[in-house]
Amino acid sequence: MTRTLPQAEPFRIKVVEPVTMTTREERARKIEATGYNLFGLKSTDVYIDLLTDSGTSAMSDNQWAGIMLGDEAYAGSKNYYNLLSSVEDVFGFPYVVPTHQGRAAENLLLYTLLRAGNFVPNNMHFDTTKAHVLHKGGVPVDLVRQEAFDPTSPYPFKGDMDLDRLESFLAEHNAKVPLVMLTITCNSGGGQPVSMSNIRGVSAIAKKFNKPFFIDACRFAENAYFIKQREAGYSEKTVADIVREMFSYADGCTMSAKKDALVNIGGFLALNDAALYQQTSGLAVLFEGFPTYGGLAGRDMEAIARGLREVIDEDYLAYRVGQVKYLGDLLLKYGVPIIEPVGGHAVYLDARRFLPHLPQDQFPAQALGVELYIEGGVRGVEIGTCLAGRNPATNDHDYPKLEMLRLTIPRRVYTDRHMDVIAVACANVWDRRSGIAGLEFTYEAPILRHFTAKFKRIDE
Ligand code: P70
Repeated sequence: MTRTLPQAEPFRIKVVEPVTMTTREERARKIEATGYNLFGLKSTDVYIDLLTDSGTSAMSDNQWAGIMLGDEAYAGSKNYYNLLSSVEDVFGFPYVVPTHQGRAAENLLLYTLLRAGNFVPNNMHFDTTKAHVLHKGGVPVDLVRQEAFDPTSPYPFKGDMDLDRLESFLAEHNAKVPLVMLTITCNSGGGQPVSMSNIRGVSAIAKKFNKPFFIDACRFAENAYFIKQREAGYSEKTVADIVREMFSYADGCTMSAKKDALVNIGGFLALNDAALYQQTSGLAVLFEGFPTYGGLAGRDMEAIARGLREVIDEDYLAYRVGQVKYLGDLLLKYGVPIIEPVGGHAVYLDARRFLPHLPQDQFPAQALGVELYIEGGVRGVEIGTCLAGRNPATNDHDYPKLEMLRLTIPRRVYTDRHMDVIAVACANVWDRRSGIAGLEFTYEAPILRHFTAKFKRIDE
């Protein structure tokens, strides 16, 4: 009998960063001292840090070698031209404005196109895009398919835009819509992918109403890999070809290179249109820096240029998406409720089903995050009521339909043994779930309250 070999990491490790082990008592004390806010912890007090996949990737030897080739010229650095050719090869866009990170690209685009009172349709806005739309007096409109809100629906592309709703929204508000956006994968909905047919459909509707169509491309490679795995007609195509097709339907993209460009800082706006490039690169001088560096050092642009080519490697993507699924499958085995199917960059615990005795105004996902930290030194992030903030009209919490604790897996950083630890820690919390108390605010900032909020336990 010939056994099938298991698939291991497609890399070996040549630099390591020691992590700190703490005791349960120490962790209970430390989290209490932050006011039960995971953002208040020092990273050295965390054993496995799943706060974000943004800026937390391990770079390759090839990227580190590129760092040494950084040409720190103020204007026209060679690394800018390398970035330009990577973006053109990978995405197909000829114009690139580098920015210090993703939200800066959103700022340049929305500052240029959006006027007060305008609407921006998107499948689901993530918090920075939503904040930039609101900041410019616009209204973010989420038009994702309904399946996105059903945690156990097995629909394979829960990030898809509801095309009927998009079409009727544009018909009704045509004059007030300056662009259409699509976030791939859909972070607020569980890291769920968008299908190629949906990208094509959104593009066709945007064209019909003569609107530019922009993709928030942070996790484009993970999205392309899901298309290859799940969408009819794509299993034989290369991820590189799938990516080119995805972006051929768009007028440009905003990119946080801190995710699928496998770097620790950086972003860009990529475009087809020369006039829009002139406007946005002109603004970049004000907000970011000269348009051939945009707030980045030459070495940062070089690492992005190399990361974009690396991330579409299919052995890497099989490992990456496979590791997240490995954790999801372990959690399902322990009976822990999660958003299914598992997304590309994170496993999202479903706090409503985990802690059904806690009403949403007692921040169940936040309470769960606190317990998981105490249990195993694992730091997740609340994607729930605290993050959602208040509704300006009612001043009540803007209750989200999904109440989640996101366990975000950094790229190429943790091993499957770390996934085992995370799963056992979650299972232990699951076993003692009925004894977990809710939280209430002792301090709440007026904007972006999740970063600085302080809580106390309701039983205290
Ligand atoms: C995350 C981070 C950033 C992001 C994104 C999408 C779909 C744009 C951006 C902005 C943010 C975060 C959240 C909680 C804790 C820490 C960090 N997402 N579009 O982890 O990009 O950060 O480069 O300005 O997901 O999901 P940038």
